[in-house]
Amino acid sequence: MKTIYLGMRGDIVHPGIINIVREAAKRGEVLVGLLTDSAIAAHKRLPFLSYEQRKTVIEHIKGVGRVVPQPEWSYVPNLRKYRPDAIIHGDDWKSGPLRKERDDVFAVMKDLGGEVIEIPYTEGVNSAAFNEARRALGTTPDVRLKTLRRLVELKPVVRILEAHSGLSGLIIENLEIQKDDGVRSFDGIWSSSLTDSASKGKPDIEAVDLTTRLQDLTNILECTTKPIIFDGDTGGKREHFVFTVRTLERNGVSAVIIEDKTGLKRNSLFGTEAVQELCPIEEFCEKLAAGKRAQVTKEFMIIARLESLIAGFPVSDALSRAKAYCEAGADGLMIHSKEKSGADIKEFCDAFRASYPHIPIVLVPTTYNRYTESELAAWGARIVIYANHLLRASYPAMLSAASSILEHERSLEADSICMPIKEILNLIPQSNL
Ligand code: SPV
Ligand code: MG
Repeated sequence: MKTIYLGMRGDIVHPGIINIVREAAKRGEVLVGLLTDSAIAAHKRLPFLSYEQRKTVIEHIKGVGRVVPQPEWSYVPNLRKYRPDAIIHGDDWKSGPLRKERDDVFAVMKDLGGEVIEIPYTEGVNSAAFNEARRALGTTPDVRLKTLRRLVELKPVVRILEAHSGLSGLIIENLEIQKDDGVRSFDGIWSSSLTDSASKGKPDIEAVDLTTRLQDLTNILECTTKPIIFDGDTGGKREHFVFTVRTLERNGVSAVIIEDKTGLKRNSLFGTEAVQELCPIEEFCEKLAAGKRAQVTKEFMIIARLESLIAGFPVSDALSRAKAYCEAGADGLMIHSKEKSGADIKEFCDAFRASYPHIPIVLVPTTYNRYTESELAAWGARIVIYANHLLRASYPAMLSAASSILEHERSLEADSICMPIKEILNLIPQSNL
């Protein structure tokens, strides 16, 4: 009996899958290579179901012989490992992003003396169409909240970008670029105190109260499904922070980051005159621990933000604080610095990783922006936050349009730097109910 290899995600069982399994079963024993969660997460959105759940479903489809993990996005390593007589695939991969994958598969099957079977693609009922429908449906707070921990577990580094409005949230939700190794997109959203307050024309001094921050967050929640990390400033008083934690959880936020500063909060990247005092370690630990006791779900994350380097203290101060915060229950650590070289951050990461290999490190490379995500991941970062770029990009664009109108006393010239009205209308999801 011949072995026919069939690679799949298997998150949604639709008639297209049943059809290809049936076609494969006519030709031999069907060996399903089921993509693992991390193989999917590296290239696409997280699957709704876990690998084990998907395996249970797929191995019960009539005609499926065996299900084995496919740990790489590429079929090639599994084809070399299992040496099937043939691989079967929909003919959609003849064009578009899967073309290179197809070439590689033809090459390896030729090498192995096997066959590539291509069958007509089932239009309209595939995973891409389902994902589109899922996006239109949105998400629930519960599902969204849990996604960040899954991403941290599955991806080498989680990529987060700041949003300060529904519109900027939509960019993070929808933007995808095609790269040689697959589709690249953002994993989640940073709700920044700096960009939220700046977009309101207010200083970043914890002046925008939580209720107002949440009203703005609601706009983002309504038009996105990706996980959200909330900038909780100092977290306020311990007695207040416990309520903040519950409010954020109720809204489906995945994590809050609070910083160990005290007194009137100032933005960390402000001039040196703004250096603030650090919170006594004990007091900050108590706040973290109270937050952990208050949370209702086990997945919500409370991340402690170390301001030692910003306040002019050495890496050793950040390290001793980091250890205390972990003991107090922090689910992750964010370390911040204004240093352009990134040397202090790297030194911290090296030393911290040696004692705490599993606690996620969060980096915000605003000043040390020459490092790529994979370089930061090699230092030990598990989450990288681009904390303010959409707001900083939008202001100069608005300024140019306004200047052009002033200059020419009409808007004709400004139109070339503006999006057509039709496109902006199409950007906004319409109800299809
Ligand atoms: C924010 O985005 O509000 C932050 C990060 O807290 S930073 O501005 O770099 O301090
Ligand atoms: Mg902030």
